[in-house]
Amino acid sequence: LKKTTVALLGNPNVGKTSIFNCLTGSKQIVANWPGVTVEKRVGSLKHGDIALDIVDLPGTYTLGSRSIDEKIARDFLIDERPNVVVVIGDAINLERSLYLLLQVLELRGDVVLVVNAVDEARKAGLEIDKNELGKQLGIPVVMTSAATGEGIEELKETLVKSVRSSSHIHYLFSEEIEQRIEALAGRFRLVPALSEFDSRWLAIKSLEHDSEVEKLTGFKVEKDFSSELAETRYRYIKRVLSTSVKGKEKHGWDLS
Ligand code: GDP
Ligand code: K
Ligand code: MG
Repeated sequence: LKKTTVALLGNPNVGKTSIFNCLTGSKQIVANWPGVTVEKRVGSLKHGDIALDIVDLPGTYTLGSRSIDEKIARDFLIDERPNVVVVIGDAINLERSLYLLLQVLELRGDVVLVVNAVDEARKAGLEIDKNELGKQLGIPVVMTSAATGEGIEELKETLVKSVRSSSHIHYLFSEEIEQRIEALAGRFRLVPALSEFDSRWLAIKSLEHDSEVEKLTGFKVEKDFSSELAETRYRYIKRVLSTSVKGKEKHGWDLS
């Protein structure tokens, strides 16, 4: 019987381990990831008739393969295929958190966004419209404070609901990029050795000259589209934030 696994992902210092502790209490094991001295925390959450394994992944800003922490997080998502991925964002630094979120949405569905540290956001005068965020991103959003416990029950309910009903929303790039992605993905779909990977994701990573994916596919795209892809992500994030967060002017968020 395969366990139902929930992975916690997020930038460093956003409160992943704090949320992990809120969810699992004392039911947790701390070890190292294989071959490296990066801490691995696994715990369990029982809620109603459902038992979930919760994994606290190392902090990361992207799903690239450059640093050990990025690689651990990315390999876990690809190799272990957790049932749900929770992207934990910092309410004060949502822009950076959403950048990671979009990269997860490029890879898979069944993603929940947690906007943590809402206590700090409130103090800073930020007003985050949870419903608007959820509507624009097309995924469940839960606002939490690991410091006060606010939103933790709602997060548990949301996780249980998410493992019961799977959703596969893909976030889309510009038409030109989408055409390139579709052409590459079609090509990768024909390769039996790549069948266990998401062809769309392989295509996106190829456009970014991701060296691991290039090794895997044995194929290199002529031009590196990394900056175009990053620009498209940021443009999308700015649009989302411009309607869902008020009070950002004071925090130097550039919404031009
Ligand atoms: P991680 O690096 O993502 O695992 O972050 P941690 O869980 O270690 O938290 C980083 C710091 O932020 C710690 O000092 C926490 O006590 C603090 N912190 C985490 N969540 C919250 C929150 O919701 N509100 C406030 N005010 N502080 C928080
Ligand atoms: K913090
Ligand atoms: Mg941590």
